[in-house]
Amino acid sequence: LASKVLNEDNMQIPLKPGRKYTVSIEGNIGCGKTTLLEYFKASKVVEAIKEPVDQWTNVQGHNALQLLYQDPSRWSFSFNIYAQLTRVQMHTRPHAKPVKMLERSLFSTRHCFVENDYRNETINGLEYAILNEWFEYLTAMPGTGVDLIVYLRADPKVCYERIMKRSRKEEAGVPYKLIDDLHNLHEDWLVEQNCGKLPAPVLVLDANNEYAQMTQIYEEKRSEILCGVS
Ligand code: DGT
Repeated sequence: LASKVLNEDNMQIPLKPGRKYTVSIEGNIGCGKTTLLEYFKASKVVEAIKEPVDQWTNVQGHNALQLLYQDPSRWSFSFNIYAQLTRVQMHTRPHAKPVKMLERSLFSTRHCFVENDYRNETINGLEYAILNEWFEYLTAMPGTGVDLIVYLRADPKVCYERIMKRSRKEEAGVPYKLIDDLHNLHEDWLVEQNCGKLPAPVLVLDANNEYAQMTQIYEEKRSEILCGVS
């Protein structure tokens, strides 16, 4: 019998010796995804692939992230379609180590950001349809699946405080409403499971804590986060 890892939702990931795993780290802006990736980067079994914010702030000389926040109705479609491209690049990068850890995925672009933009009318019906057709096409391709989703679940107020504290210049004008809306969309997608079948089991971690406590949680959950690879 293959050994199993049970996560908090009591879902199971089959363990096979030598198998390679892809783990997607999800959660609101400011929930601590980068910190988790930095923490596990030190492990020799983990390849951590951070979200390419640098790439988004310099698309052949254009700061797409800044434009997105300056004028969302004009730039959300461009930003999301570019984010989708950079996410496919992350998903399809060949495994260099047994566990490939991704900061977000094609799935969060679709279920959180694109959904939010459509509900707020910063993308229109045609743009939404185009992004969704791309999403369906790309996620049906080999190499874009994930084996586990780690959801860093934090109170939107905590996320907002962290965003203000780190003061990334592009995010200076991020309204609290965006963080609250994105929180609800993550909850809808990963906890309520209202967006259809999830691509993988979800491990929910309480991300409201400060760094020292978070690293303790990472250690306690290490085996589950790494799909049993050690
Ligand atoms: P962390 O480490 O948990 O604090 O996470 P961040 O804030 O470094 O990373 P993330 O993914 O929450 O967001 C980086 C910025 O890019 C943030 O202003 C939101 C934006 N963003 C990320 N992914 C997407 C996307 O797929 N679509 C749109 N419209 N914006 C996105």
